[in-house]
Amino acid sequence: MLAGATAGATGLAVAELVSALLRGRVSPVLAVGEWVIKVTPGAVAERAISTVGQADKPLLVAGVVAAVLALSALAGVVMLRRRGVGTTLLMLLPLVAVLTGLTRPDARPVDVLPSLIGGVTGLAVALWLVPRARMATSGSAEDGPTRRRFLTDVGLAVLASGVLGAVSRWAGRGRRAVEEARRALGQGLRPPEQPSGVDLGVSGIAPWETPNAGFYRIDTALAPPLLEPVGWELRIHGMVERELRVTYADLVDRGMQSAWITLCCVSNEVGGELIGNAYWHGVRIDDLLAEAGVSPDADALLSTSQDGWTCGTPLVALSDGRDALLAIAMNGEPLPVEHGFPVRMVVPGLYGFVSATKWLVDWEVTRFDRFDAYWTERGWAEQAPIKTQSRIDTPRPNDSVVAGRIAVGGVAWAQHRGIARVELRVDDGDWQQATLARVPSIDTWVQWAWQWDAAPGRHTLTVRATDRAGATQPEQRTDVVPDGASGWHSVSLDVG
Ligand SMILES: Nc1nc2c(c(=O)[nH]1)N[C@H]1C(S)=C(S)[C@@H](COP(=O)(O)O)O[C@H]1N2
Ligand SMILES: [Mo]
Repeated sequence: MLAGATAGATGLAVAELVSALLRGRVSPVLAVGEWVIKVTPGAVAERAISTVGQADKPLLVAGVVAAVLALSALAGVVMLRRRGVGTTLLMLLPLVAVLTGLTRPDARPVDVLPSLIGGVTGLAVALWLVPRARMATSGSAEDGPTRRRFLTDVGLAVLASGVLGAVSRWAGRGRRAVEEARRALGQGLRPPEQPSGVDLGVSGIAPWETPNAGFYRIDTALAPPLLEPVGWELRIHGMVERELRVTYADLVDRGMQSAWITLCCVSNEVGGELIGNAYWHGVRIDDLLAEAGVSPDADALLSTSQDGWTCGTPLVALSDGRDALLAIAMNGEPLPVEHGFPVRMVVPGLYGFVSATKWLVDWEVTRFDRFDAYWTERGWAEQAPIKTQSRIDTPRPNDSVVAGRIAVGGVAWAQHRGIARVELRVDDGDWQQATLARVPSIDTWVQWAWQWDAAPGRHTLTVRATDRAGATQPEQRTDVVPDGASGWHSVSLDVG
C-alpha cells in the first residue's frame, strides 16, 4: 500500500510540474475536480456547499488527491499478486485525467502531456518500489535491513514529490498572478447583449456569438506569455511626430468602444473552423495613431508581441474609420490569457496573421518595403484581406437523413464588405437563395438557412456567398498559402 501510494504521489507531483511548466490553465487534478463539479447534480452540490461552505473547492481538490493516493495504494497491493491488473489499475488514473481534460471546451493536444508524463513516472516508481515492498515483508531473517531500505526509498520518493510539488506551485505562480489580475479587472464587465435576430435558431449552425472557451486559438507560443496589466506598456514609435508610451491605465482612461467582430485565420480551409465571432471592448487604434501623428510616407504598422511575434498591418485599414481596436475584453470578460491578455489588436476585414497581435507590446509606424513580418518571412502574403467564404454546418458530411423537409444551414463571412446573398445548390441543380439572419454590421459573419425537400439517394449540397460589393465566391479551390483558401464548400450525404 505504501509503495503504491508513493508511486501515486510522485506521479501527481510530476503531472503538476509539467502542467505548471506548460502554463496550463488547469492541472490534471484541477481538471478532474472541475469535471466532478460539472457532473455533480445541482441538489447534491447545493447540500455539499451548505455543509462545508467556502471550503468546498479546497476539499474537492483534497478529495481528488486522496482518491488518487487511495487507488494507487490499492494498485500497489494488487500488483503484488497480479502485476498486469495492478499496472492497469494504476494507468487508469492518468487515463481518467486525460479524458476529463479532453471534455473541456478549451482542451488542446498538449493538455494530455502532464497526465501522460505523470502516469509514466508513477508507473516507474511503482515497478521500482512494489518488488522491494514484497522483499521487505517476506518474513525472512533479513527483514530488518530490507525493511529499513524500503522505508528509506519511500521517504526519498515522498520527499522528492514534496519538493516537486513546491517547485510546481512556484512555477505556476506567474499564471496564478495573471489570472488573479484578470479576475480583478472583470468586476465591472458584463456579458454582451446579443443583437436581436442574429441567431436563426436552427440546430447544428455554429452559435452567432462564439463563447471564449470555444474560440479557436492560433499562435506560435507553446506556453502563453504572462503579462500583468500593471507594468504593461505599449511603445509607439517609428515614423511618428511624437513617440508615445501607453500604459494599461491610460487605455482605460481614454474611454472604450465595443464592436462585434468576426476573427478568422488564414489557415482556415474551406469549411474549416478557425473562425469565431466575439464582442470586443477596447480603444480605437485610429485615435492612438492620430495622437502619435503618423508620417504621410508611412504605409504600415509593424506590431510586436511580448514573445517576439510580429505582424504588418496596412495603415489604411487602421485609419479608414472601421472599428480597428486595441482590445482589452472579449465577450464581456477581460481577454483570456490565451487570447492575448492584457491587450491585443482586432481589425475587421483582415486575417489574424496580419492584424490580430496578441500580448501586444510594441508598435512601429513604418513602410512595408522595410520589413518582413513573422509569417511573411515564411512564405505567406504581406497583405491579406479576408476572402468571402460560406460554410454548411448542418447537415454534416455523411449524415443519414430521412427524405422530406430538411433544414440546411451554416455561416457566411466577408468581414468589412458584408454578405449580400448566400445560395445553395443540390447536386447540379439551380442555385437557390438562402434566408439570412440579421447582423449588426458588415464586420461579422452571418447565419443562413435553407429548406431542402430532400429526395432519396446520395446528394451533394454546395454553398456560395456574394459580398455586398457584388463579388461571388469563385468555385476554384486554392490552398491556404499564401493568402487564404477560396472555393465552394460542399457536403455529401445519403437521404433514405
Ligand atoms: N503574439 C501573437 N499574436 C498572434 C499570433 C501569434 O502567433 N502570436 N497569431 C495570429 C493569428 S495567425 C491568428 S489567426 C490570431 C488568432 O487569434 P486567437 O488565437 O485569439 O483566435 O492571432 C494572431 N495573433
Ligand atoms: Mo492565423
